[in-house]
Amino acid sequence: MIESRRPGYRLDWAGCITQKNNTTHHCIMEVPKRLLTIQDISCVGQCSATVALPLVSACGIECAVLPSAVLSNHTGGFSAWTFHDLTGEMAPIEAEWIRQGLSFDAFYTGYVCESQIAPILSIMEHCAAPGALRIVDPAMADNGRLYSGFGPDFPSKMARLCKGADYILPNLTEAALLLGREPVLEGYDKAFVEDTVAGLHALGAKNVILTGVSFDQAKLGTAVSDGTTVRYDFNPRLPRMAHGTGDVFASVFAGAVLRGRDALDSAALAADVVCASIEATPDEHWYGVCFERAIPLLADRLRQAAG
Ligand code: PXL
Repeated sequence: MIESRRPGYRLDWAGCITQKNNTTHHCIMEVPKRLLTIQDISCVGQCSATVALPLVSACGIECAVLPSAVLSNHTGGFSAWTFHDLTGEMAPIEAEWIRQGLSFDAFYTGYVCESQIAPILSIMEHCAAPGALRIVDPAMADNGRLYSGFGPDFPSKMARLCKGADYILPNLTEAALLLGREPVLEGYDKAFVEDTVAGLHALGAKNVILTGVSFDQAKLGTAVSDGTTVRYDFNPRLPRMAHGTGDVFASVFAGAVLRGRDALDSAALAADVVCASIEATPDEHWYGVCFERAIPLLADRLRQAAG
């Protein structure tokens, strides 16, 4: 069931609380939680906003979108792409939202560029509903390297978004770059991971969800820290890596957290959806994962949890 806006109450599938008195049932339908995702629209490529919209919606959470840029396709493996920067739209859109009194229960940021950090911080400050969550996926790097188009000083700018975030979701490469360190992708131990996590908290993030952690060739997982305790979730390592899995992970994580799930539980669900998406992707489909095929599994898992 989905956590209600009223502490201690839960919503049924239709967003209702049913209250009983002696003879009657009284049904109150609640306004759904509204999340704003801020990331690009890659027209083709199964990443960023085209992943967040369906997956956050599948979690029963309204997903509004502020596109940071429009690209013909993503930059991870295609030979070329068009890129239309939408930074200039951000301040006028923010002003209009403020004028209309529109606010959000959560913000989930992904692939954005340097000029957008300040406008995004302003939107998070001025368009937040009470208690709004900030979920930051510092989508900028993988496998030891920054994505094409980001300069070496971008990670220090991204660190500004991580400061004050309720949840950050870096992979091991992004975590190292945020801390100004060389990425280490293998041969590390728990002490290394927990030192990295501590460094990320020191940037000002409340909860750290570090992905791509592995202490054993056969398993790949996530370290989830609230600043006091580090907990781990592992799945069997699949024989292939795929583009867009970070976006699938972050979208399901955001949807699950907004439903009221605990961070480890949300990370475990997100990892299961990532694994199912990879398993459902034929080898010749090289540019993304077929996450669409895992949506029924996500829906089933959310329904099972409803009891
Ligand atoms: O999945 C991350 C991502 C998002 N958006 C764009 C990208 C990438 C990774 O390459 O290129 C445009």
